[in-house]
Amino acid sequence: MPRLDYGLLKRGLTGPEDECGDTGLIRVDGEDCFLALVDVLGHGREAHAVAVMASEFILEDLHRDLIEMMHGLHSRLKGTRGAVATLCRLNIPSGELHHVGVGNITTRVFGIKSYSFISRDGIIGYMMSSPKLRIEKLSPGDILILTSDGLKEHFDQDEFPGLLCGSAQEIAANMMANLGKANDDASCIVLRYLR
Ligand SMILES: [Mn+2]
Repeated sequence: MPRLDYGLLKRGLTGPEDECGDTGLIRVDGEDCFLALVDVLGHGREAHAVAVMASEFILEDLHRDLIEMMHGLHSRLKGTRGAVATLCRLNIPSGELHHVGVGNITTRVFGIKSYSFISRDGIIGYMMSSPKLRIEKLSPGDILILTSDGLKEHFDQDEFPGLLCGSAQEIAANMMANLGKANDDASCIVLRYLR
């Protein structure tokens, strides 16, 4: 069975944890690894409260179909300031990765084949296009990275040698340090899929 190494980092623009509107989840259950990254619009305590609401909803049942989960999240967040989110489920033995995203969370795979996932437009809780499932297959050695828009989306790997080296937690720390913006909450999930 392939092994996983994963890490999650987030930081609120203003510092304290209870003022961060970004939140992330990684849970391994049997053969599956579930990952979610949520960025509530704006920042501060009010955004954090919505982020907590979102993660509580997601944790109610991690085994739901991802599209159903996204629709449920949309309903749950109605009347709030809204959020963007990406939900992923990795089947660890096969490497099959399911992705459903709404809004501008960036999801990329770095490996022999590098690619990114397209999310649907919208704001969860307000107005969103119908979520769409994309299925890919991770290969051993691949690095899956989810980032909120508190990190620069475009970067030249040559400019940051070593950015993707080390443990998942070290990579997440490198990403935050080198690509983090000064004007928003920031969060990053890194998962290394290892033989
Ligand atoms: Mn943001």
